[in-house]
Amino acid sequence: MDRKTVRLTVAQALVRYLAALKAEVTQPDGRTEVLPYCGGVFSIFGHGNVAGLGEALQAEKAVLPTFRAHNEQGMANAAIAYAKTNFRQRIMAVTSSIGPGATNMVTSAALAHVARLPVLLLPGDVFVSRLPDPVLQQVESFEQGDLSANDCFRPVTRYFDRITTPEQLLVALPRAIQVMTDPAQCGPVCLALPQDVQTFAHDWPEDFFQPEVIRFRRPPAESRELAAAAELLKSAKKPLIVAGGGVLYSQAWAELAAFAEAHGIPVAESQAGKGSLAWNHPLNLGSIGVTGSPAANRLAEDCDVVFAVGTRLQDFTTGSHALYAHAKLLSLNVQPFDAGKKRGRMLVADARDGLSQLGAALGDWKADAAWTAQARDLAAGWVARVTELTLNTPAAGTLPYDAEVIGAVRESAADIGLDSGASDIVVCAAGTLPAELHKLWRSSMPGNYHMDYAYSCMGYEVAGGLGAKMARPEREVIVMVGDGSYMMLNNELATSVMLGRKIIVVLLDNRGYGCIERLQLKSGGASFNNMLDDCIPEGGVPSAIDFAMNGRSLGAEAVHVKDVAELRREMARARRATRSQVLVIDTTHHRTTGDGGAWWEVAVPQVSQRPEVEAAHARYLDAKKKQFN
Ligand SMILES: Cc1ncc(C[n+]2csc(CCOP(=O)(O)OP(=O)(O)O)c2C)c(N)n1
Ligand SMILES: [Mg+2]
Repeated sequence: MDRKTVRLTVAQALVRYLAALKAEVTQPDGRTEVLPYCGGVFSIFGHGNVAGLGEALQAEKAVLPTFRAHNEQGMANAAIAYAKTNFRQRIMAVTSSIGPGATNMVTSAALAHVARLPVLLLPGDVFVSRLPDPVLQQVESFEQGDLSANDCFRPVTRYFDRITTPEQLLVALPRAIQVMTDPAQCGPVCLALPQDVQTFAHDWPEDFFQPEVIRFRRPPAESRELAAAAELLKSAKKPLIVAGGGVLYSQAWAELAAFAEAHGIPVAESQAGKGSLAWNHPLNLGSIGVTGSPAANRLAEDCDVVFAVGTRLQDFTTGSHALYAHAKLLSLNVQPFDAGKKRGRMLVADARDGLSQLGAALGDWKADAAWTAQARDLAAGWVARVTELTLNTPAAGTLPYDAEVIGAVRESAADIGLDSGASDIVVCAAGTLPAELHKLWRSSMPGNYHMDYAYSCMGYEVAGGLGAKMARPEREVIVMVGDGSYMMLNNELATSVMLGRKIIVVLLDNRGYGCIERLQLKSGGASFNNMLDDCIPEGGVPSAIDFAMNGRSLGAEAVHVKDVAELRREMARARRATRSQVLVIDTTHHRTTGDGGAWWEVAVPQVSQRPEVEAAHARYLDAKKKQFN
């Protein structure tokens, strides 16, 4: 029997397939609905994609929207944030020309790779015919004829292919989708598209364009691993749960709460896992690790078994493996690579179903009542302390620090009668703020703490805010960003204005790379090359960036406020506005929240002419004694 075919170019077939893909998406309230899997395509055209992919996208724009941004890294970051906000159930594709457009996306690919987030990268590539070689922007290898700039994507994607002949798309494209929708493998994929191949016509089987609805897999635990996991937990008297991003991506928050309550186990949250439990849940100890709360870190030091759920156990989460390395470790993770870390006991399963299975296996076993009671006390104490820290008014004449800014941002919701900002999504990535927000931000709903602290990529914030807003237009998206990160990449602010996707950017200007300056001093170094005023050479001019003017020049409404009280008023106004906002406030880098925290391994020179470095090195060796091998 003849299969029906349709004659299309490679680019047209790719776009038609993407437009046809649907996924069964579970919303945070538990409803499921079938929605387009690909929310759209971010695109900056060049000769490498305008004629091929550009033509195909234009034809399908009613079904698969195309969005123009200003920088390939920015638009890829927005696409990644879109997927994160959708708990990895929906993606965006990103296409660039060959060469610089493509390599601009390599940083974003690495971000998505580290953070286990899906994004479909479609860079143009050099001619397979090789006839025009070297085409404009072609990287020429003297030895390897098949090497192009796109090979940079190989180490930072979970799947890479170069489409050199039309039929290949029939295999490579479904495979790319499979990788992105698999909970264990999930990450960025790259299909490099040589510009001539994009334009080649082929007779495609029509059924290729009727793909099955994507349903996300939830692998259950094996009975042997389950029994061993239950045995280990039952041996505990003082267990502690460390909740990671996997709890959120598996939408396991109700099961986590039920598990913690049933067995009396307190919960601490990693950066990616913050929001797994509501901030005021009586067993939520708050953030753990280097940016951890005193409640969580105190119990981390005392616990006998750590039950890690859906976490990569990165150095900030483990206090560089010195905070709770004494405890036995049980790791529930859908990815065996993570479940097997630190010689812990593995429980390979989906977080939601694994928690239910393990809960059933534990029966009515409970942690020591005194341990649970202590956890509740510490959690309540920390909630009160957060109020105190964030509602503090800085003394007259002194600059505020991040905690006070966080308080003003939060309280401004209540000022205009909103639910204390319960649905606000905060977006952040690097600098001082990740530590302050991890400790002090109040997450009422899963997903309203949107932090890239996996790649901690400066410049993610504004673009990430745009992506989050595209995923959740009904929520208030508040980007909190330092002056350094803002300067690194802010141009998608203009895209947010153009697309009518309002974001509020709260910019904390402490005139430089404050967190790195403090790290430098802590490592015994001298102030050097971090704060702007320390970086003016002979004959140079002090930096005087007008951030509000910068925001306005990109089309946003912007104001430079004089203090936290004015910030709170301006935030209330900004919440009512429809256009993107930039609120700039001067802050100090000298103050941070001293409560909590843990050691973080940063290597200190073994020899130096500076006595401060030698002293820091001695402290470093001392701290390393607590680190387990
Ligand atoms: C792309 C990138 N480059 C460099 C770094 C290293 N880094 C981390 S935070 C930081 C300074 C951030 O400055 P700012 O945004 O002003 O925040 P602050 O620490 O001053 O609050 C630097 C340079 C990074 N995380 N990402
Ligand atoms: Mg700064």
